[in-house]
Formats: sequence, structure tokens, C-alpha cells
Amino acid sequence: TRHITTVTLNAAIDKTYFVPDLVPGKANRASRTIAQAGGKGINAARVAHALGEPVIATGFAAGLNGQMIRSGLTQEGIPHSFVEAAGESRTCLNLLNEATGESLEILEAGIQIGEDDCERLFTHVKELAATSSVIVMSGSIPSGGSPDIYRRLIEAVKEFRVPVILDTSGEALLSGIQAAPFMIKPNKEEAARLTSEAAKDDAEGDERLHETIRYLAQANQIPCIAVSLGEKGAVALYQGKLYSVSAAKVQAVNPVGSGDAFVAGFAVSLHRGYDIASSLMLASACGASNSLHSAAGIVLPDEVAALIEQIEVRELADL
Ligand code: TA6
Repeated sequence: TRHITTVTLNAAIDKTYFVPDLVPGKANRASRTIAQAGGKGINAARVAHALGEPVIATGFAAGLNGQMIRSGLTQEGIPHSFVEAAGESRTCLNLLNEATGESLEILEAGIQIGEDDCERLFTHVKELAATSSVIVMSGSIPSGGSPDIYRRLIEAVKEFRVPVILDTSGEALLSGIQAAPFMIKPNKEEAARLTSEAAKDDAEGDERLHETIRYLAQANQIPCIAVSLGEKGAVALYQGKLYSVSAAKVQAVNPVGSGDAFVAGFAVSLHRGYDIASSLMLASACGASNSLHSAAGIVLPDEVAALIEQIEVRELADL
């Protein structure tokens, strides 16, 4: 049977410090800490696994931290096969202010990777692509890695005709979309940044966002674009049709990783062959479920099922 593959180039040990009230310039004591394997693709793998679907997490892992990432995943029962690289995989900090619910993330740049590391990864991802239903590529590129690594990676797996979901930002996204992945999930600012002046007309608000998405899809031949709008849900374009998906109303405990969970919900939907409306609902529910848990990438299937009931997908009539 086929499996979902997640690629995390910049895997991390995610450390979450729960601080009763975070005060800059003071010694802040944590009431509790969590350390777990992280990075966007790994979080997505955790969600797909929680939903009961077969998944293999890959990417680069380096040094002792890399070993901790691997053994953490093994303990969680999440299959993995990372490519070893030199140095130490990074640590990412999430300082969660319990008084406000706000989180302050400090993300390290990550290991130095070279061309030979990339070649080894491409070879490995191609092996996994042969048996994959979906490939999720998420997160930043480790320092020193060439900005076109996602473009080349997507091109390397094209022959397998497996849908690729690319969830990254900045230069990495700009370059990655040139290889026309199946789906991207930029936020509003990112989507606007990707759009050339040509698409920026006088439209305001929602209309402007819809224009941006349409332009992005047409210019780059990306079949599915979901723009995340946080608490407002998401707007998605699929096969020329625009959809809005609402977000469930929840009291978030830790929002970090909700975007990764959204992507995972969509990947699981593709794996299961869901239609677009069901896919968007599952994605949105996974994002909400994630935010209800202390650690990133945690969703509960029953909770997800209950949250779906609150979520509405509407086809926007303006096309
Ligand atoms: O989305 C949350 C998260 O996946 C954290 O687990 C943390 O490791 C971070 O993002 C990494 O983001 P980056 O964009 O640097 O790959």
C-alpha cells in the first residue's frame, strides 16, 4: 500500500517553554517544558500518523540532535528514514506566555548542507516517491542550502506523478513554485509577495485576495492553492473554482504547528481520495485540533471529527 511521505529539510528539536507570564529583561521561569521532534514536515507526519494513515518522515538529520529526532519518532511509532548530514540538527524554541496565550518562536537557521547532501536526499526521496500517495515538503531550507532545492526536489519526483504539497516561505517558495507543485499553502502576505505587479489591480479586501490566488494559479500552473487566514479559516482555489473554508471556534492552547496540521489534513484527504470540500474541512479541523494541545502536531481523531461539524465550505460564486 502507498504511504504519505513528508520531507523536512530543516528538522529540529522543538522545545516549548510554558512561562506563566513572559517578561522581557527578566529571568522567566518555565512552569513546564516539552521537547519533541519537530520541523514542519515532521509535525505533518505526526498528524497523518494520528489519523491512522501510513507515513514515512524523511529529510536531513544531523549529529546527536538528529539521533534524538529519530529516536523520538521511533518512540511515537512514526516510521522515518532521514539522510544523515554533518553538524547538529537545530533546536527551535517556542516560549508560550500562559497569561496571554501568545507564543514567541526562536528558530535556528539549521545545519550547513552542501551539494552532495542534496544529491543523497534527492536519491532517497525518489526511492520513497515510487511508493508514495502524496509527498509533503515543508519548512525552511537549512543554512547554506541552495534556495532552489525545492524546485529541484519537485522536478526529481515528477516522473512518479505523485502530488506534492509545498509548504514553505520566502525565496524557497518563490523558487519551488517554478516546478509547479500540486499545492501550496501561503499566508496572505506570502501570496501577495509571490504575485507580480501584473495581478495587483484596484480590487480591495477579499476581491483582491481572490485575484491574487487566481493569478498565482494561472501563472504557475499550480492546481491547488490554499491561503491560510488564521482564525478566519482559508480561501482555496482548486480546478479553477474558489472556495472559502471556515475555522472552528476554539480556545487555543498552543497555535504552533496548526499550519502543519492543516497541510497534513489535506495530505491525508488526498491519500484517501476525498473531494475538495471534504479535504478542506479535514484540513481546517486538523489545524483547530492541533491548537488545542500543548505540543505541535498533536490531533485527536475524535476531536477532529467533532470539529468538522463546525466547519463550513462555501463555493464562492464570483467566478
Ligand atoms: O510550524 C511550526 C514549526 O514546524 C515548529 O515545529 C518549528 O520547528 C518551526 O515550525 C520550523 O519552521 P521553519 O520554517 O524554520 O522550518
